[in-house]
Amino acid sequence: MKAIITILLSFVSISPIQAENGYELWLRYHRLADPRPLAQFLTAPAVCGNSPVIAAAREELTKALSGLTGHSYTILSTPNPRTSFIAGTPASSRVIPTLVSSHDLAAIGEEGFIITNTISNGRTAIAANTDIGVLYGIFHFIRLLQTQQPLQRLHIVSTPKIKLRLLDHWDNLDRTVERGYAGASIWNWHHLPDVLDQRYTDYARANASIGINGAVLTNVNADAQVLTRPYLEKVKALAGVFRPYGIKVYLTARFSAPVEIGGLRTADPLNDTVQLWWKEKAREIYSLVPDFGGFLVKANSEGQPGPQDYSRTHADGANMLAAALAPFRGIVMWRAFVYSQQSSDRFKQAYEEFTPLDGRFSPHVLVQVKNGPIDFQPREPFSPLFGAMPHTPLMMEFQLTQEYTGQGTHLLFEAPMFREVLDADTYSKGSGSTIARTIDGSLDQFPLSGMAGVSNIGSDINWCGHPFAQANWYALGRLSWDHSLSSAQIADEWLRQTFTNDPAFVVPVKKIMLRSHDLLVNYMTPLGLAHIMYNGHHYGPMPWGNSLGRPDWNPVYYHRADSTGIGFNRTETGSNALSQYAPELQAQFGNLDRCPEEYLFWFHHVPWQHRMRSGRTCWEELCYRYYAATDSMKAVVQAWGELGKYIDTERYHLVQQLLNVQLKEAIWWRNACLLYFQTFSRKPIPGVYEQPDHPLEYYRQLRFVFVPGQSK
Ligand code: GCV
Repeated sequence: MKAIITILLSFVSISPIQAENGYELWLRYHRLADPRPLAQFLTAPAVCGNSPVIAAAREELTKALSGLTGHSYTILSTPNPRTSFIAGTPASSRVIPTLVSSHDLAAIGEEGFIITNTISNGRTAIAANTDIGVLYGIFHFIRLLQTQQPLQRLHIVSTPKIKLRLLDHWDNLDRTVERGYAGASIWNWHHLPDVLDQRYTDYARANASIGINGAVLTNVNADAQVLTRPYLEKVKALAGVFRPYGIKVYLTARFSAPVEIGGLRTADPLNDTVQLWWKEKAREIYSLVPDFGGFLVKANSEGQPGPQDYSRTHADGANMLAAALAPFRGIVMWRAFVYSQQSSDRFKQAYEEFTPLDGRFSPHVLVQVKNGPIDFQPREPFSPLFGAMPHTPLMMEFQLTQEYTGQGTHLLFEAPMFREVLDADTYSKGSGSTIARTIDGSLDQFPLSGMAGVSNIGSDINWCGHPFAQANWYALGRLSWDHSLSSAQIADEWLRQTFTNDPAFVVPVKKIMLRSHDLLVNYMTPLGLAHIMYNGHHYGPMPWGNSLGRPDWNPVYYHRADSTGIGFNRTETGSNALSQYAPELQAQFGNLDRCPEEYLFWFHHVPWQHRMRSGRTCWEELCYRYYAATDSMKAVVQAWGELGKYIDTERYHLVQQLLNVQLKEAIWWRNACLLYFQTFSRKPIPGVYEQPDHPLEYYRQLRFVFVPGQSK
């Protein structure tokens, strides 16, 4: 009997049937298949120093080593003669300078780290100039263990390419999350500051493990209440949890706060009393949170108040706030997401408003620009602001939460989408002036640089709703640390840490992830279509939408389909938005035959009969793209169907169900869009394709009222 129980128990412990809820994220320290080779690298491990950051590092390493090897480890605070692993700074340990080169130490700055065992054979050192560098190094070392990388002859010298690596939460004080698809906000304002949920620590651990060093806690559609004393006490409590992990807190500043909570009559940035109010507010914040990061501001955009309400400029507004924060070394991130009613083309507006202000922002201001000129569409050409403001540090805003890209149910790995933008050449200083080099400050020699991702985190047990959405949080962190990482490397790391090292799982799933962006673009908005989703909640297709007061809130504004063709003419003969790009790009994008087909309808009104590179007509190509994508989606569902034996049942089944929803929705997109565009092309959907199972009218009358994440 005992033998049977033992057999059963051992079966249970190795069986992938065990449920997992995804809470551990990529910090999943389950026993490796064969941890024995690690032992020699981990004898009497020591992490030197005694700060809260080092305590966090020690705790993490204990957890990781014990989990991954199945043995319990105690991490020493000073090395002994048997020690084969030591982490610290020259200040915390005299051994460190003997194990790493001074040249490497000089190169890594304040946050970087070195992992090496090439200098002292037999001893692995993690060295940094600061404790936070040590913590980053330890997380990197843990990643090497989790992903089973060789540990012999290690020599890694790593330093972040970008200074501010942030998550922007669009979380409201009532715990709703604008464009959030993973449950309520993780910030439980009602319980704070007295209740410190373990999630806050785990959030900080996850961020530190990928190099994220700041969190904007509140929605850019801001509530001034967060700047009142009771809320600042809550912010202080969160900052206290995050500090040992190197994460600063930032808040969104509502421009009208001096009026709304300060009792002033005006929020005019050039008014002395207003300036004084912000200075005092800054002093109050820093008295509670001495390392407060600064403000993120959405002003004069989508109804938010701003300096233009007083006939002042964005620079006037940003500089006023920067002056209040500067004595404490805080910064202002001023968003360039603006589109007033005036311009002939929404595409052009941010550029029109911001380029005249180039060089007029204080050195403590970064202008935060969304990756594309419109609004986080499945694929956009890069925003022409990048490369057009050489005297102003621009930071990148990506959107992790999938507002326009399948919301809570579609598997989309965003790294390829981010890479596409980072690798794009603006030609601002000749060929090779990539966006990566623009935002890391190296092209124009800016000391400040930043990359932010609009968070996809909520209080769902697995943090992000869709198990694969975690990969986008991961990708943002890894790319903001090192924007030269390939999407494949990021996917590989994430899969191994999050699921398994088994290549039978990693290889096919990596393929699915790497293709997911192209696939989603092609079943939603192929060939440069954009913004053809439902009004308001943005869930599902509504290319016929034409009921809103502002033309540029309506899908028909973007696709411009008519009996002659489809697409928005942004060449010289149209809105000429193309003129905002460098001449090299104008020549390429402006020429119907040279324009990358991915961007075709962004720049051209293309005749239905136009011959595409495939030899198909424009209409046939549109049909082909939609059908090829839904076919590929079927193949994804099938491929996932084979993988059940490699991972736990709970996550496996959740993904399987979500993939089926994604397939259903991909077909919905395809049918609704093709039937609608057919009313203009007046051509049949080629007979080789399975025909839509409902008429257009069916799709037009679908209504969804309670979609999550709607703005208020
Ligand atoms: C936070 C889009 C979204 C809004 C969002 C806005 C922004 O318009 O739909 O929900 O508001 O972008 O980025 O400010």
